[in-house]
Amino acid sequence: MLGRRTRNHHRSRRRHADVTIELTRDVPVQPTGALRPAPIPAPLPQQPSRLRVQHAGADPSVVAWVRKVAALTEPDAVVWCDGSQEEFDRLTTQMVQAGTLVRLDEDLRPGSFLARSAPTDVARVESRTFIASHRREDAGPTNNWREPTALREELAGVFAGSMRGRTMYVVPFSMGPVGGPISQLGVQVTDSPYAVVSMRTMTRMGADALAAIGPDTTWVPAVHSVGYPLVDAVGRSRADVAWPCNDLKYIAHFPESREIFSFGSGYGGNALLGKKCFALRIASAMGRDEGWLAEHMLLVKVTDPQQRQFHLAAAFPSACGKTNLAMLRPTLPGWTVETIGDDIAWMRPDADGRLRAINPEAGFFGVAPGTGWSTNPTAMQMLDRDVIFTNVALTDDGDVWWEGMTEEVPEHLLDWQGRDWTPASGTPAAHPNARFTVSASQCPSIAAELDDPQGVVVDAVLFGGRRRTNVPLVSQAPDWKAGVFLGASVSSEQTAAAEGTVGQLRHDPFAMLPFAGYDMADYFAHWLGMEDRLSQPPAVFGVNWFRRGDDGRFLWPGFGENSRVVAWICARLAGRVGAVPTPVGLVPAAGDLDVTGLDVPAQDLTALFAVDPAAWTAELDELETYFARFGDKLPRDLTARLAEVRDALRAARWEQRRWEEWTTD
Ligand code: OXD
Ligand code: MN
Repeated sequence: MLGRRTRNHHRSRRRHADVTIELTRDVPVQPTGALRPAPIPAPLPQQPSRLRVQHAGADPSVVAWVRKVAALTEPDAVVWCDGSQEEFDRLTTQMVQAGTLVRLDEDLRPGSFLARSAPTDVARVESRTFIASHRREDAGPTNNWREPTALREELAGVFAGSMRGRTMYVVPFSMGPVGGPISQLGVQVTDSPYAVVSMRTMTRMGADALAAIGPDTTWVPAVHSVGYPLVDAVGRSRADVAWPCNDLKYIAHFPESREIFSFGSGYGGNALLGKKCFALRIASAMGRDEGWLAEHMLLVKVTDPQQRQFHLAAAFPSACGKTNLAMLRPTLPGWTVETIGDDIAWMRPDADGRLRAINPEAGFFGVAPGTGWSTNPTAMQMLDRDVIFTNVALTDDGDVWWEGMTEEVPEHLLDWQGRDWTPASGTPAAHPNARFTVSASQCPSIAAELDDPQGVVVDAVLFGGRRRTNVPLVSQAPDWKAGVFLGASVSSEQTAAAEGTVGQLRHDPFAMLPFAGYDMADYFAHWLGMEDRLSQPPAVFGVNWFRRGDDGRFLWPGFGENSRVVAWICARLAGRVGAVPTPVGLVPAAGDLDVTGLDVPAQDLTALFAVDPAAWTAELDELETYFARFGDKLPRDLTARLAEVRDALRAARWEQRRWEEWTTD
């Protein structure tokens, strides 16, 4: 084995001698952690690799690109993935042998596996996520901008030889049903078999997607390496580790040329490049150029007791309950909610001037902690087989557990790092960002529309976040512009889905802060401009399940009871109820929010809708400071709506003062 790798190395060195890349000769061999080729400015090599990269069914453009990436990264072998069960079984068996996956008990959790990532590779890394556009202002103040030529050179340096000693997998995939009018194609190359099997679950991956790429087809190339070569530049080998990764990470996007490069991480959105990188960052830029929207939104079909159907899209920041709402089990009799998507929606105006949406994904990469029989029984049923769990705890009988899964806490577990754990350990058994990867087809509430390439007509768009104060349980924007303002003003308490301080309030406009592939102010303008493309635009609502009382208690029970809010939204859409104006939007009139059988005290219900003029004025002051970051590019419509809300609050404040004076006289 060593001999073969050494021979490969000599061959690749000669190959590199032909081009301008010069690799550092004395890269130290490390038992674990980073192996960092020095970043050396160099263009991608142009000459063909000597590896067998040909694939009979592949378009020459794909083969040429694969050859180019192989020449740079120097894998031992190139494997074209077909998405078959046989391929999945082969790769998972291989990963069990390598210690990357633990096979779970076949009776308790059939067909399922546990992966434990490196403790340094547990979430999206926003600080290392880059948008490379020729002009800095096209990335905008909320993105990490990089100059494209310089970034390409850096990337050529880190990717050079990064797959030595490994297999490079070619993963063709479609976001959305293959060939659909809203769907898009991509090809990811990766040296991570974990990424391959996850992409098989999360996208329409394999032979059909590859066959759909012809000479005139647009497809997005995505290069991924965990950045842990097994052979260094002078031919010395090292053993693999269970979760290879690199301390140096790049999640790099070139929205102008629609390319993705991800280096150093094997985790989630950093590695499954169809998801955040393509379906949000690159696709949002495509949407801007082509007149559509790529959004961080769940998508559901709601049926009321009269069998009328509504489709709702809802944007919440990461780990704020999109999966729970997508799989809602209504407590209100006669209502059903079916799941179309839990994370991403692509929405296009149709010929009738309505917004049509698909979920471009084929699976769910959901947050495990907090998902339990009492909070999301549908998800729990979905997870009973054929799941890849990452960073949850392992029970003594070979099953999984995480905080919030059951009320009863097991007496002994192996925690997410494989260490003995008991309830007295004082640390979480599962990582707070532990995940499940599962096919959408396993979801008991999945809607047939998931596979409809035409998508569904969106009747309403919801925006929300985790807000202890101020934001009402539900409110409706009086018009489209106010709706865009509502989306632009979303802020939320930070969760474990990305690095950062959990609980800290941060602005997350449209829940797209980490995902907009271009300037956020242009993104606001694009949303405002959609009004002209839509003769029947969706209604826009704000929701907040997380408001608390002065004593810190949640005021609203959430979960299945959120169906009461959904029912009010649908009643508004159907024109069945009126609403009461407040400075921040329209709220339910007394009696219109169905609280029958709900044990929420009347004062809590009042508090859920309270609009305190002083607190809101302070919120607007802060929002205005945030908006100032966008300078002249901030659309006037947003400034105008802010002024309108401010005026309404001033009037309300004046009314309140008069009332206080009157009652204290
Ligand atoms: C996700 C996220 O994984 O938003 O969906 O972080
Ligand atoms: Mn998400």
